Amino acid sequence: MDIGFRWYGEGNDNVKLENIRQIPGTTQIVWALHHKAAGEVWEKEEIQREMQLIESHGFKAEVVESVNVHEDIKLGLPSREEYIANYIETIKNLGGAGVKVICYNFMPVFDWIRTDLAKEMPDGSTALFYEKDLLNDASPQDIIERVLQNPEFTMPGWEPERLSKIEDTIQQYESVSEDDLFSNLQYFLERVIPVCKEHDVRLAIHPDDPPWSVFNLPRIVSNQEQLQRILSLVDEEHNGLTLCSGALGANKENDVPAMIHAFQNRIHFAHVRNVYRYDNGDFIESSHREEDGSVPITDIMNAYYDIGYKGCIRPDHGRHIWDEEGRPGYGLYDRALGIMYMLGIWDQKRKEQK
Ligand SMILES: [Mn+2]
Repeated sequence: MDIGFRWYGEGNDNVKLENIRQIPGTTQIVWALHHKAAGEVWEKEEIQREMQLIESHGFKAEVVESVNVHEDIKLGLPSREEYIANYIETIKNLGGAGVKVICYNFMPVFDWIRTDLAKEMPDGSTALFYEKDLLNDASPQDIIERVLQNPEFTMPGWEPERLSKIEDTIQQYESVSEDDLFSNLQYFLERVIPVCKEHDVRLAIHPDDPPWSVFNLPRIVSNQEQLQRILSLVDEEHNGLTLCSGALGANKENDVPAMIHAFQNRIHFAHVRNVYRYDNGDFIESSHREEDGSVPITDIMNAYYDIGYKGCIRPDHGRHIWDEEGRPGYGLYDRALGIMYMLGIWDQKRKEQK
């Protein structure tokens, strides 16, 4: 098992690689070329430059999050052919440079949704918050304004170019059912997975966040049954999952430890995060500690240990604590605390098994 840490690149992240190196046990930097729009080819030279920078700080750079899937692929438009060809080119370039896992998602329009990126907790820390009623009453435009009110940092999945035509895009999905979305995902996977096998790159789909429909858009990556169906679309090891305990954990029906045991070697990348679920359907991203939220983090780490998980695990998000500023959810301090909590469980387990 490798502990990873998501990093947004030089000049695009206030956390330094030098600081990440001081977090015990952290060996992978989870990276991306964040200036790339969905559908663009990632060129060999720019991939190499980024990986060399990461590796020169003593890290591995084998996990990429994310290579975004162009909306036309999700919509199943004829123009998807060009974007799938570009995706294949990117897989080849990343595989050739030594990347082993590519995380992606298949959420229509919105990558993830919260209503407040800095909700204050009783202890003065702030965290990402989802207020159910507010979302039900808001328009997509209202939500975009809320999420993008901190212009200092780009937010992954909220790139201005994909949001500029948001009303049109949402309208395009009116005729797309869940089954259509599954078919469009299958069409994509049938074309890219053979390339992944050839270049030994594992594709790892991230669950919907939150794991239910928003703005009546179809969602197909929200529970164990849907994840199983996705793995069956192309039943090859290279077609796998990013199991995110925080995204899935917002729905109390989702049993993440059971999913770890069910999916085993089809899990190529793990996000560990806790959320506290309120009775009214709201949720907030709490610390990693099990008691602080509603997700059984100790059971999750034990399950990864028990299946002999060899992939990368990263703390997904953290709260903002100790006056740290920066990209919401992606500060240094609380994610480092999360790593120490995860490693504590892991090391105890390892000692018991000896
Ligand atoms: Mn996640």
